[in-house]
Amino acid sequence: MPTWKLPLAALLTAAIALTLSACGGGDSATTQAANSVKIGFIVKAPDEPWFQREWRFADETAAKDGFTVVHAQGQDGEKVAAAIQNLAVQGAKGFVICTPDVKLGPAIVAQAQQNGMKVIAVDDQFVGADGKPMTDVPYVGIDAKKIGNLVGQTLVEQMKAHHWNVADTALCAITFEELPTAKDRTDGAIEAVEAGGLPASQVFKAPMTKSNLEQAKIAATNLHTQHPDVKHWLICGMNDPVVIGGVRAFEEAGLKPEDIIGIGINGDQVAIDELNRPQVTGFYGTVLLSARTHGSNTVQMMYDWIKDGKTPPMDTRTTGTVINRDNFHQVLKEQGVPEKS
Ligand code: FCA
Repeated sequence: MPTWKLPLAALLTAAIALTLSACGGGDSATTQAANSVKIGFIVKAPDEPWFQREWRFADETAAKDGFTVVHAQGQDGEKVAAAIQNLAVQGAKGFVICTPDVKLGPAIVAQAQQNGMKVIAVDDQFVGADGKPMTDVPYVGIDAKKIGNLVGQTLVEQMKAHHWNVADTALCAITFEELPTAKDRTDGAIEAVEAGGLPASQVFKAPMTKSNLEQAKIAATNLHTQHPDVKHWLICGMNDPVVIGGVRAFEEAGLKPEDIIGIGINGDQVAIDELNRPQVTGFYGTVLLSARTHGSNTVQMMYDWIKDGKTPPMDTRTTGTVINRDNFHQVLKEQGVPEKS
């Protein structure tokens, strides 16, 4: 786990970041609104399309309601500490955060309190020193087990639609069990796939040490090497980059797209690009989550909290819809999600 830096070092980093952003460079983009309430939005993976989409919806709400959202990068504990300090120096009264490590929760809350700032956790819920979710910090996240179940049910439906012989089929669950929302998602998918008729002995976990497309690809390649006789693979994982990494691994190992069914979670840009490819791939579809609720409602809650003292609900869970090549244009349109970010 990353070390938590001393406030002095954090202040120095914050001062540098502030100078950079004043020069128009650096890592913080700001929706401008003079003299308005300022709210930070710190994300663990700024390059992931999901977080860019959250930021965009946050900006839209800020522009509509006349407050300011400051984007900040928080890939590890040091960056998070620096980002919070930077926000405090800029006069932000609160921030929304998807933390890079849920165990940083107590330290993040302490630093926020020292600076008189409010905190809302998004996507990844803080975990306290006792190992339990910090239910006293407002949280907006997905109903991870249910979303995982939906992935599993859809995998089974597709396995049947492909008329695969169950005996020749296995599930590759690309796991990242350190993160509770990720574990709940893959547990949910496994539960539904087994309930749908795939024996537990044909369910294999491919653990990742870090969650991204490259790590997922490595994990799935290793798993394939251990089970060269399986003819058809179902793939699940915590999000779209992970499942696409898995699909690429099996394709590169020589399987044909019609012998792979991968179903992601998020409905983010990598998934949309995959569904837009002229050639069908092993990526069947994904569960489209509500980035609008995660990006827009969180900053709105924070704004109402700062401005009117309205405490946000402590636990908000969102659902998702399966999208695939047949329906994604339509569903994205209905939900007001642009096809290109
Ligand atoms: C986690 C994942 C993201 C997204 C979000 C809702 O933070 O890393 O990709 O699925 O939950």
